[in-house]
Amino acid sequence: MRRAAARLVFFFCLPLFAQTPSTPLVADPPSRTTINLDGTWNSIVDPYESGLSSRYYENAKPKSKSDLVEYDFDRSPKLKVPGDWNTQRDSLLLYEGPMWYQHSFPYTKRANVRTFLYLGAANYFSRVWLNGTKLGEHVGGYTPFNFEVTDQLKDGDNSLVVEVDNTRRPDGVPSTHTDWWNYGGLTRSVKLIEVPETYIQNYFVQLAKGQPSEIAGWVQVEHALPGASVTVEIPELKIKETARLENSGRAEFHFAAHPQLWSPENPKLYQVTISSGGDRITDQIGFRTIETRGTQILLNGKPIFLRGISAHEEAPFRSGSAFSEEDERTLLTWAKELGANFVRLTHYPHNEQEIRLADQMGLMVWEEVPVYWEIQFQNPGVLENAKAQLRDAIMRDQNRASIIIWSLSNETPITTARTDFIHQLADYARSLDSTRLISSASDKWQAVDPQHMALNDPMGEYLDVLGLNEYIGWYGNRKPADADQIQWSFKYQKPVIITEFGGGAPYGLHGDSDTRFTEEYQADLYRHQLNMLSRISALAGMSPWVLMDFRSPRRALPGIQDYFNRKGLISDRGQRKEAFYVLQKYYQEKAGEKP
Ligand code: GCB
Repeated sequence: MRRAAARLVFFFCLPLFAQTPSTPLVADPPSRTTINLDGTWNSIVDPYESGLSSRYYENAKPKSKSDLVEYDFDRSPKLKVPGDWNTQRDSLLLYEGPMWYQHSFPYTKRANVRTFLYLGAANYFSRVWLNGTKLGEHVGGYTPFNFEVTDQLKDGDNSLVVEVDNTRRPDGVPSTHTDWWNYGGLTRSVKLIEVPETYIQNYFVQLAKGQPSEIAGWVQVEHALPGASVTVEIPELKIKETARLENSGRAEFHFAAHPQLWSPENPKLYQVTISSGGDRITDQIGFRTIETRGTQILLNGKPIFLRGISAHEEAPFRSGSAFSEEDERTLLTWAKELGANFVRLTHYPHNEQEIRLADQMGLMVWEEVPVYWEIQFQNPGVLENAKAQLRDAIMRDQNRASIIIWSLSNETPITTARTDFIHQLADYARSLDSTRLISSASDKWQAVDPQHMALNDPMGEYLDVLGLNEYIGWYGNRKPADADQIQWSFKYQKPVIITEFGGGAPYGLHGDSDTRFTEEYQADLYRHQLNMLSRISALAGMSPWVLMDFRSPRRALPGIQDYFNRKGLISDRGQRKEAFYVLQKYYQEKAGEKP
C-alpha cells in the first residue's frame, strides 16, 4: 500500500518526458568568476517523499511557540558536497530514494551581472529551489545543469534547497540494472557563475574534420546587441579573427592556422581567448584531427593503436564517487603507468576536470552516455532523455582535444527499436559535433563454430568504430586458453576496439592459473586474450575491464567480492595485481611498434 502511494506521487511529479529543460549550459566554468557553494550541507533523508507536501523547500522555522513545523534543516545531519551520500554514513550505503539538501550562503547583488546556479551532477532526478522559489528539475545523474538565478538571489542570506532522488526507474537512463553502485547525491561541485549582461554562452573551437591547418567552429552569445561581433584570439599562433553575430547570437567561423598538433606524446594546449562586448573568457585548447580509414584510426593523419583501459569514476583508496582533482589524477596516472595512451571512461560522462586532466596528460578519451543494457528503447521520452544527456556531455567537453570518441551505448540487445534508437543518437551526436568518431560497445557476438566468433550487430552500420565486449575465459564455458584457437570476424569493415575483456581476482589471492578468482587466473586470461586479439586485423585498440576494483551491488561473493567488482588490474586500495604487469609489458612492446 505504502509503495503504491509513493509510486503514485512520483508518477505525478515527473513529467512524461521526464526532462524539464534547464537553461543552456554556461560553458567553461573554470574560466568564469564563480562562487563555490561546496562544503557541509544540511540534509534530510526522506524515504516516504513527504518533503514536497511538508514544503521542505521553504526551509521554514516555527513563527511562534505553538507553530507546527515538522522538519528542521539546521538540526538535521550534514552531508559533504560534492560527494555521494552512500559512503558518508553507514546507514546510507544502500539508500535509494529522495534526499533533501539545504545550504545557506551570503550574496551581494551587483548591477549588470547575471548569475547562474551550476550543479556539476546530481544523481538521478532533482528539483531545485532558491529562497522558496522553484528553479526547475533535472533528470540524469552524470551531466551538469544550470539555472539563471539573477532575480531569485537576495542581498544577504540565501537558502538553496535541492531534492535529489536516486530511485532506479524502468524509464531511466540507465534503467534499473547496472553493474556499478547507484551513488546518490550532489556528487559534483555546486557553484554560482557570474557573467556580464551579454555573455558568451558556449563555443566550439577545433580543427575542421581532417584539416590540420584550419580551425572551424562557432560562438554563441546571449543577449547580444544587434550588429555585435565576437573575436577569437590565439596569441601563440598570432591569430586574431573577428566574426559578426547573426541575430540568433551565433557566429560561425573558419580560418587558417598551423598549430602544433595535440597528441599523447605532445599534449600541446594553446591559450584561446574569446571576447564579445564586455565578456571575455580564456580556455586551454589542443588541436588534433581524428578520422578513420578502412579499419584504421588516424590521429593527425597517422594510424594509431589505442593502448587503453576502461575506468569507472570510482574514488581510489576510499571508494565512493570520485570528485576531486586528486582522485582523477591518481586514476589517470595509473593509466599512464600502465602504458596507456587511451582511457574508456565508462559508463556515463565523468567529471569535467578528469577530461581536462586527460587533455594535459596526453590521454585520448572515450566518453560514454549511460544507455546501458536494457532500457526502454521504444519509449520516446527515454530517447529524449538519452539525447539530453548526450547533448550536455558534448556541450561540456566539445573543446577537449583528448575526447576522440562519443560512445552512445553499452551492451544493448539487438532489436529494431534499439537499432533505431542508436541510429537516432548517432545522427544527433554528429549534428552537434561532426569532428569526432562515434562508437558503441556491443557484446552481441556469436560463435559461428567453436573457433570462429563473429560480431554482426546491425548498429555497426551507424558507427565509425566498432566496440566489442567479450569475456572469453570468464563468462560462458570457454577456458582462457581456448582464446588461442579463436578467430574473429566483423560484418562491418571498420576499426575495432575491444572495449572489454577481463576476469576477477581480489588482490593477494593466489593459486594456480585454473583456479577462479586468483591473480594467476586473471593474469593467464590476459596472456591468452592478448594472443587472440593480436590476430584481429581490424584491431585499432583495446580497453580491458577494468583499471580499478569498484563497488557493485551485484557482486556478493563473501571474502572475494564483498560487493566489489574485482576485475580491476589495481585493487580499490591501490595494489597492483599480476595482470597489471602482463598488460603493461604488452603496451610497452606495442608502444615501440609501428601500427
Ligand atoms: C560488462 C559490462 C560492465 C560490467 C562487466 C563485468 O560487460 O559492460 O559494465 O561491469 O561486464 O564485470 O561483468
